[in-house]
Amino acid sequence: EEPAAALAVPQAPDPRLLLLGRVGTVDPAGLDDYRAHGGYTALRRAFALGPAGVIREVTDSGLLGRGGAAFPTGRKWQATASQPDHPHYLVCNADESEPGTFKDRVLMEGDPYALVEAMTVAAYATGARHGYLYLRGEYPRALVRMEHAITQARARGLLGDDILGQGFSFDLEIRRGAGAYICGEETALFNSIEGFRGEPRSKPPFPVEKGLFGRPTVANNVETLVNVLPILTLGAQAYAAIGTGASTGPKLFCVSGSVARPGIYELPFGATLGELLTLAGVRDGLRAVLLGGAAGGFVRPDELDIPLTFEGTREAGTTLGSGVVMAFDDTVPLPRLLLRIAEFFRDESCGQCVPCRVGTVRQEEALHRIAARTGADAAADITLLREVGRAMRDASICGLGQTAWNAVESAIDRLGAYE
Ligand code: L3W
Ligand code: SF4
Repeated sequence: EEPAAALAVPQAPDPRLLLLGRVGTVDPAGLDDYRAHGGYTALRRAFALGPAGVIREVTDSGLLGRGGAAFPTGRKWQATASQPDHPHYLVCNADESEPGTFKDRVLMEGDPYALVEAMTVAAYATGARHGYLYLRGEYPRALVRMEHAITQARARGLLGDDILGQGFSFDLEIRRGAGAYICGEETALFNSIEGFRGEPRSKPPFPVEKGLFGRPTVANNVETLVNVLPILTLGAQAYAAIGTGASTGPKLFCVSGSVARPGIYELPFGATLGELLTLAGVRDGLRAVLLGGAAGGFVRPDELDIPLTFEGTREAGTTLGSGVVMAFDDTVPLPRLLLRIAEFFRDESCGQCVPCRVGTVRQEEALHRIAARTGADAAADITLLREVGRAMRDASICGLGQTAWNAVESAIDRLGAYE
């Protein structure tokens, strides 16, 4: 694909959209166009604030990680910046593999320079001179556009030595994933970059202390990093006024399934699930909504007043995850859907630890028996599922095994899937 292919810009960005404003309105191959649309004002502000000032702004903004775990970004940056041993590394996790998640793809394809700029800001703040963009292997267009943006930025003195004449040097390279979901787990991702098998490491130590190549490392999701641009251009206070007190700023939601208008929606935190689904055109006969992807949980159609915030979904006994909202109407056979989710986890388990390696197989087997109803006792299999699920949640090394039972459990408890 030609990076510049027919991507001219028909309309002006919508100022209400802090993350998606330029997507579809800026030429993703044009650095000058990016600058004409406000690009590189955040980096200039960062240089004016200095590294500590940038971290203060990010901390005061209340920004929480958008990859699913909602860890405070300012704390992560501060912890890395304060490590005495160097080099420090920056890793952008663009391995977007959670089923139903496609927000980072849209950002990288539609506004690639924003990610280059945001990574430069993050590196400046945390003392990294080298960054890696770990990109999902199945995103060829994002690869072309990010490669082009990096090359252009380098050619124009926005990457490399002495960026904007400020004496700061930073460069970044792309590493591609090869289709393994587990390589989105940050420490498996480090192993993958280092040339080892994509298996998670035990935490602690956390990456801020010992990450890539055993060095202090900041690992952030694409959307998290892109949020840093409006934080710097608007200021932390104005940014923190968006959303709710505990979940500040805008959020991208990936809506798919039984809706008329699937796609990415940018809304301030605090909108309800029902409001989002109304925008997306929810169809009649809604049976269930999966929040947070395969690692998340189902909610019922009578729970659409759940606020889309980290705290609101937690209080409702579910999770926002990375912003997946999959709607299912009553034409979707739930047992088949649950089997598909279980199959996914069994397939993607890296096999390193027993609870997950064995548990994901046992879970799938039990769901098969229940779905087939070949004389097997569903109640006994549900009891078994609960035991296996508890073991996976309590004893797995990483998030994959710890969350592999979430969706099935919620389908049993909230949807009455097998009643
Ligand atoms: C310093 C501490 N750093 C934690 C850091 C840690 C990591 C981040 C979150 O993701 C989520 C799950 C699913 N000092 C620290 C610290 N950190 N304590 O904070 O850490 P953690 O361990 O809570 O979560 P995690 O393993 O990074 C688990 C979601 O990820 N998930 C899948 C997501 C998929 C996508 C996608 O496709 N785009 O995001 C699967 O489980 O929601 O909540 O950086 O180092 N004391
Ligand atoms: Fe691997 Fe699963 Fe253990 Fe994670 S929980 S380390 S994916 S076996």
